Amino acid sequence: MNAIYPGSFDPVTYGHLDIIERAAKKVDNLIVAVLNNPSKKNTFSLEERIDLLKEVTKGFHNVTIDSFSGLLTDYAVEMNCTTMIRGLRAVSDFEYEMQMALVNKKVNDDVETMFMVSSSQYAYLSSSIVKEVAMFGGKISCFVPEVVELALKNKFEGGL
Ligand code: COD
Repeated sequence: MNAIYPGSFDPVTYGHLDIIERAAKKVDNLIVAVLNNPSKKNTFSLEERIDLLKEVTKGFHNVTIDSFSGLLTDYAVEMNCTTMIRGLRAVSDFEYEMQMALVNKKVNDDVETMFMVSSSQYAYLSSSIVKEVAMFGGKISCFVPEVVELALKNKFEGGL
């Protein structure tokens, strides 16, 4: 079975990486698909998000990094892969994830979303919280791999 792990990955954190590592053990091929949405204000450009993901997943032989724009369900058809992986951290994720999974299924009945529960040590972690800590010069090495830490430091150099 092949699967798609879609997201913003702005930037990739140890929480994402944990899902990638665990999902990759359960599927033949995992496509990590980064949303290209120019109307959304991301901290990192699409290219930067892809480069960081490629760097931190280079040890995984069955993981590829790709991007998509428009509807996820259209991308699923294009890739001939209708299994989606999503991560669940806390109850607060559930409503949004449930809505997304149901909308995607309504648009394309073949699309199935499989949820993976966050590892407890990453259950609090999100790209936004890491960016906030980085922005104020806090320590982020326990949240993101070194290459992402450096990218964040460069991005927020000089503070606010
Ligand atoms: N532990 C476990 N899981 C985690 C962690 C963590 N610490 N951090 C993040 N995750 C999970 C998230 O719960 C999510 O499942 C996934 O990793 C990606 O997270 P993000 O925040 O990088 O990405 P999102 O949630 O912003 O991605 C949303 C999409 C881009 C997938 C979505 O907006 C989309 O498909 N857009 C395309 C348009 C579309 O088709 N819309 C209709 C469907 S709503």
